[in-house]
Amino acid sequence: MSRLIVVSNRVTAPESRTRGPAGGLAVAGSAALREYSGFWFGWSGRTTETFTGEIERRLADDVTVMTIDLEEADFQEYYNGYANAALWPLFHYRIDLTADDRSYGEGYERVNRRFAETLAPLIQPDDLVWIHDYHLIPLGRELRRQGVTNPIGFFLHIPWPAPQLFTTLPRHQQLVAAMFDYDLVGFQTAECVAAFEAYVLDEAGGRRDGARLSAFGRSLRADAFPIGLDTPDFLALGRSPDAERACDRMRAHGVFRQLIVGVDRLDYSKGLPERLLGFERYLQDHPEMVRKVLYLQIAPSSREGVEAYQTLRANVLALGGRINAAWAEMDHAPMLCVNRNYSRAELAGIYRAARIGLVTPLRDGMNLVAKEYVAAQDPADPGVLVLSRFAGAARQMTDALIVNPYAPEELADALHAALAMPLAERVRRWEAMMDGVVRDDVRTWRDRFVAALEAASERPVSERQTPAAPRFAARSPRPDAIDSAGAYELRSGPGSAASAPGWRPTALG
Ligand code: GDG
Repeated sequence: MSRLIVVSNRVTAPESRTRGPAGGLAVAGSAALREYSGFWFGWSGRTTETFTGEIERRLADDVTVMTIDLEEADFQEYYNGYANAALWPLFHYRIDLTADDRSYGEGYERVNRRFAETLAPLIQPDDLVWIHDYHLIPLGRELRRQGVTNPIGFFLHIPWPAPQLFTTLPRHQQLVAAMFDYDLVGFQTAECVAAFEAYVLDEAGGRRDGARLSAFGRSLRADAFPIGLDTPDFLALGRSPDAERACDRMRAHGVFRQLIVGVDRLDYSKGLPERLLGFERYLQDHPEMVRKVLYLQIAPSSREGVEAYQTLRANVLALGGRINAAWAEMDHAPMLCVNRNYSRAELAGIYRAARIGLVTPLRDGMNLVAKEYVAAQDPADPGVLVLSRFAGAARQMTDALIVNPYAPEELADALHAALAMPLAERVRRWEAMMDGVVRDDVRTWRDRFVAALEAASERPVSERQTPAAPRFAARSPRPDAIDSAGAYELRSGPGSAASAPGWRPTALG
């Protein structure tokens, strides 16, 4: 069996799964590698004054983890900059928050090159390479430049935006051109695949050949691979003493009250201010319920180095304060907003105690909290999931109460309907969703992706190594020449790619 090499920005070792930093990829990464030989490569989370390229290797819970440190400028330009101040907001439809700066793009290119230079010598001929998420989009191209001809797949955990938004990114075409060095590109939903395909066909002058998309003189396979939970692991966590204790504690605190819970990294994509406005609206519409509900919002801080996150934190805390100021009494507050991290076992217990799981992102690749909430429920008395239509999870979890998070009245009505829902209906909806959570778990996701990567790369090696002349539609703005290592070289002149609108022949940055 081939080794699997998983590459992501951050590597969270399995031993810290229970109380690790909050984040979906951290949860999925180690689950993807258990049962496979291979290793997980990425950033250690530490910075140094200058880049050393030294690899720290350790074995954690049978997963070999290899990490490198980044230099401080890399962290600012690549991580806080291009990845989290440009790509993250844009891919979550927040062009108003998208900040691009030449140094960010340069840092992004530099770190991807450094990852490739350090990783390439570790790759053996039979290995499959699986790269994760928006931090590392050009890594496949950089590995090809290092001479790596192995199958390389890429999975995007966040949404792929509609072309109308994506084209607002300076040098957007260069980013997509780099993706054509992958054999397989995976997205969370069919909607994201369609948005990517629309871009390739309409903006890059590419075409569909059966199951493959061709552009930039190359072809790849693009498909949807909805991520799931490590369901057995999460169910076991839910039976742990820590989970039991957290559940009892919540129930005791909410005695005679119905609990509503939200668990989200403090991120503007998660729709926290909009959710609080929905809860406020619910209290206004149903003042008789003020003493009968308790809304607990767990919101650990995230990416505090990025300004938009500091602003969001202040907004959320102010709104929470406003709601309690209006509705609390000396012995009662309708909501609690907790800006800290809990262990995953505690989260499982908290989910179980809650009658409603409130998951209302404005835009989300998948959203694992929705699945965790369902997995944690008591089958005899399950709670109700209220889920945003803009979470990838809404495509699968159609038995949730699906809402538009921008409409406070819809949130308020859904809360009302969920609290009034009879047991039989709660059980029916929960069973349907739980079937999906069990069936489409993280192993199904991993195995489907790996099988598709193996299949996608079953083509003549020559196609990867010495690309044929690009097969483009005439109006295609495209690179004029592609060198044998996969680097795009541009020649300007009338009618050439470099003179096409929207195409800037500069390095990313
Ligand atoms: C990205 C995509 C996609 C939250 N608070 C705590 C905590 N968490 C855990 C949750 C969950 C994870 O973090 C969050 O996962 P999500 O999927 O909800 O969101 P992102 O972090 O934005 O993840 C997303 C995901 O990648 C996977 O592909 O679904 O769309 O944006 O597991 O439980 N964990 C702990 N303490 C907390 O306080 N330990």
